[in-house]
Amino acid sequence: MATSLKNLSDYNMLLVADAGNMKFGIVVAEWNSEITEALYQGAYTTLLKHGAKEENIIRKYVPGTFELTLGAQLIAQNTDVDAVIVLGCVIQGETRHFDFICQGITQGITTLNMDYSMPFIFGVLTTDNQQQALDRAGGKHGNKGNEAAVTAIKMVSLQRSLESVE
Ligand code: DLZ
Repeated sequence: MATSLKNLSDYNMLLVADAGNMKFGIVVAEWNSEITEALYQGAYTTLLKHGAKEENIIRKYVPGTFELTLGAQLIAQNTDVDAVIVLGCVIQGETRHFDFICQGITQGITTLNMDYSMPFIFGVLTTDNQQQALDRAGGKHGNKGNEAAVTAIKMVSLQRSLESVE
């Protein structure tokens, strides 16, 4: 997976379980939609590549990254997905808005993981500028959507392996 510099799409396929019997929710922020749609395509195609069925992938939109937490919670409450991936892109501006949005989504997703005891995967780019985001949404550093999808499959697999231990 992504470690030192750094292609977010690099991973060992052999370590990723078959996702054929897994269900996923994907919540996409509309802010910076050029980026977030590319993240979605990365996540979606990666899930399919590992066996997930189209009908088992639910996509929903929210206005901005700040709303991803509630969007993810609503999917968890109202569907039977095994994991939820949130996809957003926050680009540093002239004010401290960036910090508050990043803090909100990080805290929100961490809380959901604990409260629901199921995987909520953080697929949010937090960059200084548009180019850094493009580089990580299918550009020279890969696609964070791919990474988020692989992480989702791995976490569902982990959860199932532990829940089957009595
Ligand atoms: C307001 C705002 C700003 C300034 N920047 C971004 C951004 O870079 N990325 C993003 O996803 N959303 C941004 N937003 C919108 C907030 O996430 C949120 O939608 C609004 O503050 C309304 O709650």
